[in-house]
Amino acid sequence: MCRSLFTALNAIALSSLSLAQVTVDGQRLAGEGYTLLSTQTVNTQFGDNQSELNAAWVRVTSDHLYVAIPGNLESNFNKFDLLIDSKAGGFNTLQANSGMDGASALDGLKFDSGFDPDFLVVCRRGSFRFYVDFGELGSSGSYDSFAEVFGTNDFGAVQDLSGSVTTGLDVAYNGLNSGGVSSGTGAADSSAAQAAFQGLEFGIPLADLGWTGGDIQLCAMVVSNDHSFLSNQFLGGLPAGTDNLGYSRDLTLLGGDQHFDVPRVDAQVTCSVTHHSGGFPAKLAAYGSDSVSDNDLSLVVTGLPTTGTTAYLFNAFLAPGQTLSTVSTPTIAGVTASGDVCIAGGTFGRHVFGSDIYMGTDGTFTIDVDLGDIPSPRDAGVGGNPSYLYSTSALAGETWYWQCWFRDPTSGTGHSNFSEAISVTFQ
Ligand SMILES: [Ca+2]
Ligand SMILES: [Ca+2]
Ligand SMILES: [Ca+2]
Repeated sequence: MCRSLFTALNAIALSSLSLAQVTVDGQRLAGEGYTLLSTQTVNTQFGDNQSELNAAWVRVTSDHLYVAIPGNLESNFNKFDLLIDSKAGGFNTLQANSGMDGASALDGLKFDSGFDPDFLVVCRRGSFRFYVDFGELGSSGSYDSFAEVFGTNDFGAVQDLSGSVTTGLDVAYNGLNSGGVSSGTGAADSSAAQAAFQGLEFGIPLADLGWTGGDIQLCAMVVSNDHSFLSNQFLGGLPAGTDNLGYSRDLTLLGGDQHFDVPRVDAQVTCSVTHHSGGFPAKLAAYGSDSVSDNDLSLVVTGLPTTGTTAYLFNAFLAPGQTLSTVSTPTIAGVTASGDVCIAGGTFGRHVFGSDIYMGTDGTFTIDVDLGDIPSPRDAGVGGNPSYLYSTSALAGETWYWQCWFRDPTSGTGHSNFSEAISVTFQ
């Protein structure tokens, strides 16, 4: 009785907490959980407040890549291109589908090493019209074209565009930016670029990007209406002093990287991870923010068996004096597991509530952790807390550990294994 009352009260208290949510409306607003990942370095030669890319703000949630790029897109059908490297393979030297809004005029564009984009979003704007294309790169890549997505307006927002490639693309453009960078080729005012908040905003389903939990890298640029002539507005930015790139096609000749990473916020814990019956290991990564006050942490498990399995995510916390340790191939219910527990030594908590349990064939699941309600026994009976307390808050300065345990029925009845192990140190 006491416990259920406490649980009910706790649920009420927690439901009043709202996790940051993105609204794809063409504005990068505080409270949307965005992280600044790239700031413009050079003023625009395509027109101040006409064609400028001030900064890139990104958020990865359990199912979407959100990107906000405050700036402007001129209503002369100049193209805004967002290139996305979200999976293995891709095109370090660009090869676009010739049907995708003339993007093949960019073919031969060589990116900096390490950037091999797989997908392209193209936006263009004319008077009272706004068009979006989304597709996979390559001469035979497929793509979707969405015409006049804001009706007879060239500003607006649209959700869940779907076609043959995307299952639910969100796009918005707010053209009211009058701040940010100035005209010319001089060094951009970085604080002005970071203060700009109106412009392009996208919500892209991770499932549409072939993403399996690895790193994501992005490049944004503005080019001419036939995709042939390149401006000097790139993110990652070009060196100060750079004029429009024009018809040049080799970004390796220019300083800095004209792409940027969407970083994970975790560190890998040393752990010998074995292949399960599917022939590959299970992976674990954390995205979002390591700031407690942001309360924005997504834990993504990928590479699980797809044969129908059950998986649980465990957290661990080490009290002062405790040391991280490994338990090799533990025996669970009489069956020896194939992998190691690499986050032993402290208190375990199990994310077991509702949809937190994975029972499926997708090979992946995500848990959005509420940092004010981490399932953990560490506070039970401490400082007047009830002995059954199974919830705690992460505090700045603390390091938490996570690892996934999963069943691997193809290996035999009762067999199981473990994913990679990670830690997140909170700020
Ligand atoms: Ca927004
Ligand atoms: Ca790639
Ligand atoms: Ca400006």
